[in-house]
Amino acid sequence: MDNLDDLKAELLEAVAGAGDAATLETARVAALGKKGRITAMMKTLGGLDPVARKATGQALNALRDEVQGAIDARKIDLESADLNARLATEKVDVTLPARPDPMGRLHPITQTIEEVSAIFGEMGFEIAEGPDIETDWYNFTALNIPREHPARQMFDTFYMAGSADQLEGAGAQLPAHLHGGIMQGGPEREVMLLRTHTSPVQIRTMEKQEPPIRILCPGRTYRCDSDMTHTPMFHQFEGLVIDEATHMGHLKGCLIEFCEAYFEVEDVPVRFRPSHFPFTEPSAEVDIGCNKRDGGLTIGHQGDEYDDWLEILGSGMVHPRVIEMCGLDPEKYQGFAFGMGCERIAMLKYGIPDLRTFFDADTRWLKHYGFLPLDVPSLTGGLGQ
Ligand code: 2NL
Repeated sequence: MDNLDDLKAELLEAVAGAGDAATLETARVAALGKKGRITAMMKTLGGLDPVARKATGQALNALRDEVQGAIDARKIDLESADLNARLATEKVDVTLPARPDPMGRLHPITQTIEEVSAIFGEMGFEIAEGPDIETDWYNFTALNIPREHPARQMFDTFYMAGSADQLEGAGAQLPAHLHGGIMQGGPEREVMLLRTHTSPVQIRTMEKQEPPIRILCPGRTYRCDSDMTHTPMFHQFEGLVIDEATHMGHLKGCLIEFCEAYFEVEDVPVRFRPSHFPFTEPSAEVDIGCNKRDGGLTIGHQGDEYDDWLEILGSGMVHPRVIEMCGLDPEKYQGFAFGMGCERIAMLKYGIPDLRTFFDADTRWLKHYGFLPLDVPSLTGGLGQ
């Protein structure tokens, strides 16, 4: 038995001292391989008397298991050391400036944000931005979206972890897949979510700025929805004008001007179709005339003809209760607001057929649909090719 202890110490030392996978394998073969030390001793068991055979056999099995265990553990140590060494040398510094790549392109979303900003900038709008993570108050309550409104159901809003519990704790009924029903209450000022539109930016502006207000709010928005025509994150523009005598005529003029400038067609047929949003009254969706003959899509009329309507944006006169909830006097101030999907208007203008390709990070797609960074869109220099 003494020499088994010596052997064990010797073999374990060889395993512990192995500095790489090859040396460890050599140590394994020397101990447990076909001609290994332990294997050789196993072979001598047959010549022992039954009592000695049992005791020595058990001791050898234990030794074999212990050495195998040490080998396995050492192997994991070596592998993770290896990985750490690789991670240390193969570091990528994502903060480095991009190489001056002549093939670099602006994403169509960036281009569209710049084009739309140029158009409204020319009309005297300022760009306003705000946080992607919002409170229930700014995203819903201040917009006159009543608690029983479908937009509030959890299925299309991403709530922050814990916020759903808060709603439930306050006696809220959660939607079917979470607990049934529609949200019935909650501490709106504390519940956190990912904004489902950029309207909270406008609410925040009205709270802190006296009219006249003329802002355009581009940005990321989030909805718990994912299929052919919906992605969980998408981009929106919303616009807001508040002053003492703003009326529906201003809304119409502003949005017709936008459609003509953005699609670069004169006298585009524009239709204001009555609609409903909780935050505007009256509300109208804006359609433009287009031609879908021959399976194609041409915005505006070809000659005198257009055969279909395309929905471009939603709009309306800001609901007096929204103005009031922002701390402004609805008797004194009124205005209009509008909202549109950035991907949607980019797809229409640039003939991009599939929404999901916007987020594939495919350089071939970007090369095809992207824009040269020095072609800055402007109304005088042209908006886009
Ligand atoms: C759509 C419709 C719209 C608004 C957004 C708005 C914002 C404030 C007050 C009132 Cl703070 N309204 N935004 C108004 C009408 C329509 O968006 O179809 N968006 C993609």
